[in-house]
Amino acid sequence: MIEIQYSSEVQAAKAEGRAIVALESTIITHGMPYPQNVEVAAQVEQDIREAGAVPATMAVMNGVLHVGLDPDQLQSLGQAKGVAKISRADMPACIATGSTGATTVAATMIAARLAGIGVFATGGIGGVHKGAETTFDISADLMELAQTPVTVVAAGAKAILDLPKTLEVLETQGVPVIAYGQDSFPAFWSAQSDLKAPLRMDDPAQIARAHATRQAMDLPGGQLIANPIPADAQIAAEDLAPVIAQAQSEADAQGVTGKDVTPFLLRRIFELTEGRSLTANIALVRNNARLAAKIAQELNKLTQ
Ligand code: PSU
Ligand code: MN
Repeated sequence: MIEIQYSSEVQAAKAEGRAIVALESTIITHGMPYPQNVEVAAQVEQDIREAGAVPATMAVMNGVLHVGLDPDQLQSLGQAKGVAKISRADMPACIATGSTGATTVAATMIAARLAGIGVFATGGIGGVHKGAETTFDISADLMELAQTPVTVVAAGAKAILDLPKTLEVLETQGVPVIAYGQDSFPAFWSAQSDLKAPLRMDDPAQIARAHATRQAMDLPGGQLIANPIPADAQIAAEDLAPVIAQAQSEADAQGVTGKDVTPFLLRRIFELTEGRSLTANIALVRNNARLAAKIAQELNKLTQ
């Protein structure tokens, strides 16, 4: 086994059998600018505590997998320049070479499984990019959901992605996509989309039971819980469409490829909306953290 460094808070929660919610760190290093990234990360952790669970932010620091970061570690990760973005492919290399990296959704799911954590909250997952029919740009997050037993709470996927294709790949991979409290698949900045979600649940206990049932059936993989952004924090799709198109055409013109695509688009959308995209992003991540804390507590009741 590899070395895992638990924060004292997570260590105590494990010993007491309390519910724990995993959090990613790429959203901190590559998803939001400093200092809001650190403020939001701390706020989201606090939301999870207030909802009755314990937060475990994941990162690899100097080759050690951290499950839970203390405030100093969060601060230094949030300020650091040039931190690697690590997904499934990069994570073992990062650990083996003693490097520092922030975990994507895929890598956070792997870390959660290693730490025995079943529920994870984030903003949006990676998916199938627009133009994937020529670029083949499909996030490793989707294949991770098919093989690692973690329930991921996200606000759907961003309109920087091709949402119908993202849903098709999730279906092919056998990943349950469950909209929370509504029929349509939420589209990150908008609570509703014109896509019907494959499944719907209205109750955290049901979601926990579905997770436990998957495990009892020995099916690998997790679940995607698509939790709509709170109505008062939405940004109209028609306001964002031209911004996304501009960001995408700049990425194409500058030849941005591979793991740089998503951070490039997120940064340009933040700049082009003069921070409006960030305000919405914060509201939805906090909302996801609160739902994940409820699901984690329900799952705990089933497994204790
Ligand atoms: N989508 C967002 N915000 C994010 C990300 C995606 O709305 O911060 C981050 C997550 O860490 C996700 C990663 O796992 O980007 C996906 O990157 P890629 O498309 O390169 O797989
Ligand atoms: Mn990609």
